Amino acid sequence: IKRNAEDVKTTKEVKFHWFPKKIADLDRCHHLVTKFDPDLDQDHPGYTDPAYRQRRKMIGDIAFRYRHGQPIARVEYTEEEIGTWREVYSTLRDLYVTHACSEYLEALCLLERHCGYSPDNIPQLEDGLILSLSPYLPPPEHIHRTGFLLRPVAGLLSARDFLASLAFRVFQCTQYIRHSSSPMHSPEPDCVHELLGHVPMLADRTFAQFSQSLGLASLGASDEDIEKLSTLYWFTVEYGLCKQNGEVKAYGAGLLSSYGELVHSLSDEPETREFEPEAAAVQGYQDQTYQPVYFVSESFSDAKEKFRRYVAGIKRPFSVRFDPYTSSVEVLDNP
Ligand code: HBI
Ligand code: FE
Repeated sequence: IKRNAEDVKTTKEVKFHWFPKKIADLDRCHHLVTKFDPDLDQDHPGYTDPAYRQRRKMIGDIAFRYRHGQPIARVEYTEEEIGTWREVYSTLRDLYVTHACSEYLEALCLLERHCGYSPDNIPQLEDGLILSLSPYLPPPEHIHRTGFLLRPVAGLLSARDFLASLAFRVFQCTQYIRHSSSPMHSPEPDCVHELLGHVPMLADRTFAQFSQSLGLASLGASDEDIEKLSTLYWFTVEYGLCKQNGEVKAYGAGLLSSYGELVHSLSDEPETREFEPEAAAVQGYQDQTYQPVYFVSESFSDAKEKFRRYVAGIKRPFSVRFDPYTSSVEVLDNP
């Protein structure tokens, strides 16, 4: 990723990276990582399918043209694409009952009732606004409004830009779907991963706070700290397990969007450890096959509290405070 020299600002002789101060600044947080995209990754199931790559590009253009505040253009998915979605959706749906955490199951139920989630329909990002708006939902369902907004992205985003958007309660979502020859696996994030893995969890209040605090900690952080925060993100938001009524359940999006790894994660095979941010931040991880190690949280509140203590130990020459009324961050120089 190339950044301009002016992107590194100096305050009190300390250099730190440019970062977004208000939600509209996320229009500048669009740096993609191309290592898993079908034009370059020879192992991508779409690598040898020019029609697929063309389609993915067309859908990606929605994201390139998008600016904060605009409605998100709808994609008219083809029968083939809906077929892929149907296959994953129905297969995973049966497994959730026993493998997904209760927060996930509750949210999925609401999304099915109000946001077009079903085996026969790929939900549109614009409809995911239930996380934020939905004034028409009667209580008690309104408690699920966490204020998270979705915005379209054309592929795998750099960790820095991806984490920065979480600080503003914005989740960057891909809209294209995986190749039909491989419905159960995608080397890069696609709408199955975002909509079935991430979106339901973002409807949970405590989980939403946890995600935002990861984002806030990343603003202007050093490259080393971004690496640690994205590893933490990996072992929680993507591959996290949690305890519920004496059982272990999945809450990570990488698990909830992959049949094989969801089964594997709750089997006797992998090692499980109690979630400790210091350890999770430096644990080596797998992006080619299943994880050999998972971290188990007592609860989301517990994970949030532990993370708060961890963040207090990260050095930055300033601190940030989010103002929810203006969706902007105040930057305070440390004394
Ligand atoms: N980009 N589009 C997209 N979706 C993700 O889930 C995602 C990303 N970029 C980085 C990322 N996730 C994480 O693995 C961390 O590096 C933050
Ligand atoms: Fe993800």
